[in-house]
Amino acid sequence: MSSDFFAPEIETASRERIRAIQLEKLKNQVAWAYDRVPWYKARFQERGLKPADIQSLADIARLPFTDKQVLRDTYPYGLCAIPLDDVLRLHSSSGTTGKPIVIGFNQHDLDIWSDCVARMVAMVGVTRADRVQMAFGYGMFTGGFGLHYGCEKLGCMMVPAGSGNTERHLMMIEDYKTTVLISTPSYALHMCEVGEACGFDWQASSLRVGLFGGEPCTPGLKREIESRMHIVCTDNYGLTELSGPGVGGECLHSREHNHIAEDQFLWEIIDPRTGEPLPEGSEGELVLSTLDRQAFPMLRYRTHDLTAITTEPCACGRTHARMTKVRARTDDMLIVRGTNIFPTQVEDVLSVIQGVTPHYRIVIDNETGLDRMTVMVELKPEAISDSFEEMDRFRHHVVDRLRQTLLVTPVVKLIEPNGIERSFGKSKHVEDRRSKL
Ligand code: DLL
Repeated sequence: MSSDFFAPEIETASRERIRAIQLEKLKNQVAWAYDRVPWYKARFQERGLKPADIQSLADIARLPFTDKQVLRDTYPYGLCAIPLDDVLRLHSSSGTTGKPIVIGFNQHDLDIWSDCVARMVAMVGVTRADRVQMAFGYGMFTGGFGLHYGCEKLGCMMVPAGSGNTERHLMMIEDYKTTVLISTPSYALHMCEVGEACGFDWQASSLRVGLFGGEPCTPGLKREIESRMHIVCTDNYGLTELSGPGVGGECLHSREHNHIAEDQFLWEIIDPRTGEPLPEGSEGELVLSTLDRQAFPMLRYRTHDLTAITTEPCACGRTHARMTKVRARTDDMLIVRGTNIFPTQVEDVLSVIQGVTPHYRIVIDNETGLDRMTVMVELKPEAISDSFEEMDRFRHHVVDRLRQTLLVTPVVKLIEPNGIERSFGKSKHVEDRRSKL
């Protein structure tokens, strides 16, 4: 058995065995939530349901959905299923408006979380011999602590540098000979640039793997970082409501997918408009349920993330289902003059245009009464010319490429190198200035 399996008996269990584990755990998780969380009990009762009605995995469709709104309505402890004295840690995620959403963990939940992360990190060949440099912040965001404890469980040496201070990060790579970088892909790109500007030799550096997550990483961005940092970039997926990182991650055989930790999370794909289940392989909204969480059991959580799932065997030998990379959220969608647009489409177009960096901003306004979409595109130094005509031709070329994909004609503004503000966390690509009235 290859050494990159953290929990081989679980990771390679037969599909029948996985389903049996899921059903047994689901029954317990449903009863746990019903017995301990008044919000769940009330929702079950409205439907005339008792935990004993859940007799198959398909029965989950009888349960109500949860979403960010439920967590906001019950903020902060309304969904907590254990005495607060037993909660060891809180994490939160910014809501789109108002209060954040909060999740608590007891020791059992923290142990499971670390196991899931350790398993995921091992999937891309990280071992106890690795030295892992953390560039996520250690705060309410789940990325820092979640990946920290998972890597520590695997036996890695952790360098808890935290977010920001890029020059210090570069120094640490050099001095501590770190081999793995944990960050968002956008911060990794920023590190590339800062390093290149101060003569850091990426090719000679000890770094070999990037563990990126928290935001979409397009294949173009992945290729760019891989070629500039001379590392293997891997992507992992998760969300605060389901603990954070550790829900899924890629293996080295299936770079376009993330394996889901199916013994801990039950997935469904639904039609985001109707809420109806979709068959395996269809793209739709991912809905996840925890299977063994004690503090904040989460049933049928609507992630708003769009993906498609396959249970086809993977060349790595793992039997757990794989989800395609999340490129868009149902609530990321911009409607510009009646056309649906995802920011990742802009990213895809820019990634194949020579002379532009992957940094961009989309601004949408309707000052003139009509929606207007402006895309600020950052130039590489070599694309700058003294000739106005040449720059204007280039700008028209970018407009044409965007129009072909987006089906609307954006205004394109060319921005000088480094002119687009960098982010230390998740990059903010869109500013919607339209009046909501
Ligand atoms: O971003 C948890 C995380 C931290 C995952 C670090 C991986 C690494 P939230 O802040 O609650 O949690 O944001 C969750 O971010 O619903 C997705 O829309 C998006 N997201 C997270 N990871 C990925 C990814 C963390 N690998 C939301 N690819 C999710 C695409 C991602 N989108």
